[in-house]
Amino acid sequence: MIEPGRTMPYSMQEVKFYQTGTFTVGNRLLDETERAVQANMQRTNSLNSGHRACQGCGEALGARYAIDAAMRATNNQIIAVNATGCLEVFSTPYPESSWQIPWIHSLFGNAAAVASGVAAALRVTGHTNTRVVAQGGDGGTTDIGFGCLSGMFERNDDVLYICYDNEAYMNTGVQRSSATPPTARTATTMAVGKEPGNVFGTGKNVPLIAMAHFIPYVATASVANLHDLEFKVTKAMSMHGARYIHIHVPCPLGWGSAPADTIKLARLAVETGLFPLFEAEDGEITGRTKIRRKAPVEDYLKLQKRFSHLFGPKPDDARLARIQANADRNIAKFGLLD
Ligand SMILES: Cc1ncc(C[n+]2csc(CCOP(=O)(O)OP(=O)(O)O)c2C)c(N)n1
Ligand code: SF4
Repeated sequence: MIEPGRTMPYSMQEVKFYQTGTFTVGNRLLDETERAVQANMQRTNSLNSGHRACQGCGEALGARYAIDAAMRATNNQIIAVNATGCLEVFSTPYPESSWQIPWIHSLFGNAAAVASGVAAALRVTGHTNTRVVAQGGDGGTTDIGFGCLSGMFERNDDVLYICYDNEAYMNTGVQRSSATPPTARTATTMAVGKEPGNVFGTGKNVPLIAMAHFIPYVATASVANLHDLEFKVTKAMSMHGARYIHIHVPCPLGWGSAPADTIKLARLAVETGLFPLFEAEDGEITGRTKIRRKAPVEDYLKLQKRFSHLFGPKPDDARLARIQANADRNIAKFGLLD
């Protein structure tokens, strides 16, 4: 019997095609050869269930997709080195671990150096089919691990380094990093005063700095576009030498956002121009993902408590205009709109 207001009996479930028409994963409408790694039942589940990441954690999602793609690209021949940070802490409360791959916890600041050492050991012992991936948060990458990372780039060591950028030191309670955007409030930026939050004119763009080392491959990626993320990891693993992928991963706890908004926020970061998606080879930009529908930065900022001081009865129009100008500058610089 069909209940009033329903189109089907309870025993049947209405078919819902989530994300149809996009390039996101899970799209079973695509030809099998075009499907994402995660859409394949043979995926390795490299970062398995049971870990302790917060609900809606973009970093957990990004790592799972990235490492499964790297595994598939290398016939499951991967050793991963992980800097201290949320990804390491939530996945590996000793003696347990959610990782289903050979995985080493380095120090907070030396993941790139440890990965270089692992790659050298594999080379001298003749294990040339085993590949190395290093990974860390933006603090471990853009701040404390930056010297080791630059050395790895400069020597062109055979390592793919993945930075999961949640725009602060989340594991230790949301301290500012050099990837924290202007005006965002953290535990170590001004809490009160005329202009609370992070200041303008600081920070660094590590993908561009990586390009300045003329390494074989640099890319930015986002959990908003998981198929693109997998494509870039797969491409990186088809190359040798130093490679760098910088993945934007919303953090509900540190950003003060709803766990259900993680993908929406990641997409808005891309669609506003605040997080441009591009690829570069040997120091030259070779590809960019165009913005489909440009969104104003307010749409992105309003969903996050770390920016709430910009709104309210007296919006901070001057600083909002500066953030919009930053987004527009990215759009022009990377050619993100037709
Ligand atoms: C030398 C050193 N300093 C400080 C710490 C404490 N610490 C551990 S994780 C962490 C923050 C990690 O931040 P990030 O790299 O951005 O990764 P996230 O947790 O945000 O993913 C800090 C400060 C440490 N382990 N070692
Ligand atoms: S604090 Fe942020 S990065 Fe860390 S587990 Fe929670 S959501 Fe993920």
